[in-house]
Amino acid sequence: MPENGKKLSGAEFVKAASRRLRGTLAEELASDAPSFSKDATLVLKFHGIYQQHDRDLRRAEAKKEYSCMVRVSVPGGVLRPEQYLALHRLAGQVGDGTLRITSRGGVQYHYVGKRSLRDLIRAINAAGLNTLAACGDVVRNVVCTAAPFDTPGQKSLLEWVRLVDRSLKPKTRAYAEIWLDGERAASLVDAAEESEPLYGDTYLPRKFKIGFTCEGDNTVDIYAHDLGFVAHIENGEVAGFTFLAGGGMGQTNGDRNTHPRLADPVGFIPPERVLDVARAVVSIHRDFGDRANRRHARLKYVIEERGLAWFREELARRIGWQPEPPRPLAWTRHADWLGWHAQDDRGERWFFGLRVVSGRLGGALLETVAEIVSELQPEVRFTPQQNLIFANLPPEARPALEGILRRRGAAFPHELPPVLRHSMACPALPTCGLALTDSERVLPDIAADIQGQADAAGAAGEVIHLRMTGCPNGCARPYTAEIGIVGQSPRLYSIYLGGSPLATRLAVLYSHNIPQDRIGAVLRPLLDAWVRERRSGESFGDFCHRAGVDALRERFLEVSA
Ligand code: SRM
Ligand code: SF4
Repeated sequence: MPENGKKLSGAEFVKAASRRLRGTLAEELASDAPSFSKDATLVLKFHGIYQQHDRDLRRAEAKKEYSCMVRVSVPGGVLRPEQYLALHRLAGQVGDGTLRITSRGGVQYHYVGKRSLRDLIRAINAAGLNTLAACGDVVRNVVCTAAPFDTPGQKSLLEWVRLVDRSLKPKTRAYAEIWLDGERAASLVDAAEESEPLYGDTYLPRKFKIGFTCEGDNTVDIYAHDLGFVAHIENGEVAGFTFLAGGGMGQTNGDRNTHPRLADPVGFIPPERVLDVARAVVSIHRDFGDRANRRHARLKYVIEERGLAWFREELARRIGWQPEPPRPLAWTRHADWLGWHAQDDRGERWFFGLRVVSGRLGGALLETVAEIVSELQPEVRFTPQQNLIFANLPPEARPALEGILRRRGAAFPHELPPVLRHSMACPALPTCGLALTDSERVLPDIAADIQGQADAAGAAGEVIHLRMTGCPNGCARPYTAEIGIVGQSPRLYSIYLGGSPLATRLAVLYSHNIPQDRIGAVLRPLLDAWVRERRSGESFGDFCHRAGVDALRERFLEVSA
């Protein structure tokens, strides 16, 4: 099967031979081998499981200690209290005892032993959740703004999220056969549906990400998605969606064909057309995505190389009608939804956003959240900033929630230094097999370093958005942040600057190979210049953009590096 004369990537053959994602998983699960074979690990991803090894241990003892990361899909990030508590209990039974909220509002277990996988996945399914398509070359967990406002428009967004999420899941029964009970699975899925009408035998060339939000609220980073839907609310209801396509963050060192890209606004559609459009856009990725070079296999490259006009035409041909031109998008909020917010005008229901640094819920914080959820039974929402919201609380619950936080010593969002409050980091070492250096583990130090420099520059209390990753793949979306720190090799980082606080602009590379302990010092002259030269209310990212990252580099890099 040549791809434009190029050799297909090995993954294409494994998918094709997997018999709709079965591969050798059942046999390998039954065997005593400590790990899965190479082909099985690829198939496993479609089931939401990554085989990993502890990279600290490997360095220290020159051997690989295998375990798995299990990712749970949480469409829109929303959980009922009993679902959250089920996930919490499982964290005490498998893995390293933590729950890791992801940058797409999902949740991960790390260090799960091969023998625990089946029980874990059964228990996750018993809680009404699943791991199918949380990873792999398919549509991933669908993201939504986490703000749980009670307007009909905002509430109905979740219905679209769930519809799209459910409709675009693979139809294979393999998941249920392997992890649950084959007979029950057969009764759940019509056999005829196993034909995978959307995905076919080889699924997509690569992952595909969909996000939803309301106009004004870009907390989901809509421009970073393969496909984004922005709801226009009129008279409290969703009047329609502007949809965008072709965003993505990933880039690979040494491959000039890869780079982060913001999605382009494509058209405006009535709400009932969302699923048609989503299916058609995914099918364009399926048919035109690069199946030879996986690093170049995202929809963003198809759109960039064939052009937006071509994409619009191809889409119209597939759906059989022409969407209206996109509506202008105005972004106003960069609230992180932390602290207390009224859900309605009457103040009858409230939500509280809790800061979870790098999304890692462990130790005392994990227990604090469990106590709040058990006592007050809130809806729980994971946010795309890796935080957690307790929603649907009556006003009487406010003192009780605050009491639990105080008694257990958990930080209120307003008590946190702003850089730490507005930061994100990917897991990186020791679990991520692609990490070039640390991210989550060093984030608190780096945030404190930058905060110290900002304070000394006279910018104490100012919001600065910092995002950090352990390699250029961009899992914490560093390229849309005001400061993006991207790992390149052990303890050496690239610094990107000039993204907007509204995440509507790409940051630009400022400098390469900055040692971890020099990051704050390198930023200091820029922070000084910002405080000295900023326009009224201008954010650090907007200042860097206006001044020009290249010009700032000429002025300051020699001095600070
Ligand atoms: Fe990611 C691969 C973690 C969101 C771009 N990502 C990985 C893997 C699975 C490493 C691997 O392939 O072996 C990481 C597992 C690390 C670990 O130990 O847990 C990993 N990605 C994550 C999470 C957990 C980061 C986080 O801080 O929360 C996020 C899980 C989200 C979820 O629930 O599904 C996560 N990854 C993202 C995002 C952000 C987003 O989607 O909003 C991106 C950038 C957007 C995009 O897709 O372009 C992202 N991850 C990547 C890439 C680069 C893809 C590319 O186009 O080149 C890789 C590399 C790959 O797939 O081979 C990757
Ligand atoms: Fe791993 Fe790189 Fe993603 Fe971080 S950005 S989790 S290091 S793949």
